[in-house]
Amino acid sequence: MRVLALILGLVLIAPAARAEDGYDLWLRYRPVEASARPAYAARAAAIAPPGSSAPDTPTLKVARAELERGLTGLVGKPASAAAGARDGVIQLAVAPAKDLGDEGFRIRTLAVNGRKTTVISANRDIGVLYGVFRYLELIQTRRPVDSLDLTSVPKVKLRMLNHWDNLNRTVERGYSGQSIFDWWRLPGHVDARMVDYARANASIGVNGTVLNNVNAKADSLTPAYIAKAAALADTFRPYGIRVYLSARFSAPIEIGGLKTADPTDPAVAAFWKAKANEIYRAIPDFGGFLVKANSEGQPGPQDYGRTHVDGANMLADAVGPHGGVVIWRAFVYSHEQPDDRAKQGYSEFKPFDGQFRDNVVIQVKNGAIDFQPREPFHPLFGAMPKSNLGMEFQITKEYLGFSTHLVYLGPLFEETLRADTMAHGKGSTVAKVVDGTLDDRKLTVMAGVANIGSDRNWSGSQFDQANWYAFGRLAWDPEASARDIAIDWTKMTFGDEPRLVKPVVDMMMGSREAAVDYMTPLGLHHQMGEGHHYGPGPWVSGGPRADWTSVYYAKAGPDGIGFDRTPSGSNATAQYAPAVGACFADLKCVDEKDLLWFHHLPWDYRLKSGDTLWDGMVKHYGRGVAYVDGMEKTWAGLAPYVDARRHKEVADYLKIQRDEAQWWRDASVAWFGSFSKRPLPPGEKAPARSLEYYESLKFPWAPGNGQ
Ligand code: GCV
Repeated sequence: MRVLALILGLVLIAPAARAEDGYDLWLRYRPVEASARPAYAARAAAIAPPGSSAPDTPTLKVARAELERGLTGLVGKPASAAAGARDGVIQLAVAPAKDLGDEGFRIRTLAVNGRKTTVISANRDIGVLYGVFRYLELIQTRRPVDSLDLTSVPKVKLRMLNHWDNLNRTVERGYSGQSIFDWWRLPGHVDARMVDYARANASIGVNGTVLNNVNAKADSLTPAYIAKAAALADTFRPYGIRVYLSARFSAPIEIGGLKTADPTDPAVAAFWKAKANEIYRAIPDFGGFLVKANSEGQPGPQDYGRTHVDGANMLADAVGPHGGVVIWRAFVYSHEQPDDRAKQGYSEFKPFDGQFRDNVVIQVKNGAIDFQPREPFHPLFGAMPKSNLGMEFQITKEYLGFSTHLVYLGPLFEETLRADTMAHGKGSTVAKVVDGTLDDRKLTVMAGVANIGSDRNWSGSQFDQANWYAFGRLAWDPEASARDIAIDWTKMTFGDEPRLVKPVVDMMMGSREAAVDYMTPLGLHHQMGEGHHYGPGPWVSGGPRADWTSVYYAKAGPDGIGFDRTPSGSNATAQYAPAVGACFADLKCVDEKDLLWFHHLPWDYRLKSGDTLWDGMVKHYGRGVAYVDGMEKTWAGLAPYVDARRHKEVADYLKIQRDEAQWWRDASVAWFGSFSKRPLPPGEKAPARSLEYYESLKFPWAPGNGQ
């Protein structure tokens, strides 16, 4: 009796939804609510067996398995069509279609042999897999699937993750546990999680992954590690994902027994050719090399008086015969170069436009400094029409509060992609550079520095999954809307309850602006803690190089604050198309969100609001904190609609974020107030602690900082 009472009690107090830990990502496939279920079930009653139009390739096998898995979860196990289902058959088909390219798909409701059938078709099996994921997404987001006629083709050719994962499983700027790549046990053991990684990526169209950190070790290119990469490639292949490796430019010396890595030396070129041949023997569809050269201490062609063109083209010739590409990063700056760091990438690369091989892509970070909460778009976009230019976003939140701050990056990605370079007049958006349509480039790339790790929830937090998801969706279509993506993600991740979806999406959409406000408002940048970039550090100065300090970027003093990049300052504005640069340089035209990025202004400068710059800054900090406060409250009210475990995790993190936003605000106000010497605007509270206290805080064990 007592046992029965206990069981009953447990049942009664059990949360409405069962506990989840986030492992399933947006592929949860939980049952459709009873009211909507019969209609979906009727459309998805059976799956046609493999046939001549869809032979059983490994990719079609996983497509069918995913369809079955998804439908089983959402509406119940589908029958085999052969078992005599009437309407509601789903058929996969590989059939020629001029408009679908290699990876596009079509989903149509057709009459096939008199039966109402949903046909998911593509030129190649991978398109069918993408179509299956899309079809399941339609049900997960409760869109009608009754009468479908939908075509989707990716606009960007290489949609890839860049893992900054080290061979010892630490992750540079990783905040979600260890690397998911277990190099030590590979190739003998391939963790089952690798399949889920591939499924998740395929579901959002990611078709490439760079397995190792751009701060690379030559060991990745040794036979033992090539075999390990090959085991991963074999696992990812059915999901349309190619593997790439970061290549250390000095590998010919470190593992090739040569005395030099000079790209013009025939022995060096021969080393790379032989290395490429060796890799392609093990991985026939190897994607190619990603290279960080002559940047932050990494070796490169300039070590031998050679150029980026010499280095990139030499590697391109090694992988070219196999169909491989070289992705050469434009993130370069040198401490020997006194010029504004924001100008250095453009200065080094623009003169080489048109000189890179066709299979070289120059990968450019979204902004000219380094993945800040807000940066104007990088001036190289639109400036190299005769070269392949790819986008590099950072999905992991190195400068945005790590994984404990809820910051949805969709609006950041969208803002950059929609920015108008004016390279060929109005409408020359960054998205059009990235998708190649602006200058008719075919080899296009969008890369995201991954936020994936060994944590059960993959990304360190439930909401950081949305940033991985949004990256994939925007790589498929750089003109997609961040809000629409957030809606889909929320429905798939937390369910279709309207009382949950709207507040969560609203919360997400404002979260990035809030982070800008409480960290670096009005165009301030790089004010984070030294090295690890955790928390506020506007006082960071000294050290080996000025452009690793905060004071270099804020230039705060008794006279005012901000980095003058106008013609009277570093003249970085001249690197943009004339109309864009002139606007940035003009106080009447520049958007206030970029104000202190481009201008050094007195503390009493009047903002559009009528506030002085000082008052406005303080209010922005406060606004950011208030937004996080609001998120905490909103989320608390959503408890009835979210399973307890995920709800608690998010609530805990929001509390951390709330405290850290306040810390950011207080420390920044204390520091900049020591220059402005102005009172706080009415109603604004003095920082809780002294400036000395904030400056004294040290975080030697902050994550993401080690090799
Ligand atoms: C991989 C920033 C980061 C580094 C990173 C570098 C890069 O400087 O702090 O950790 O190194 O960017 O993108 O190469």
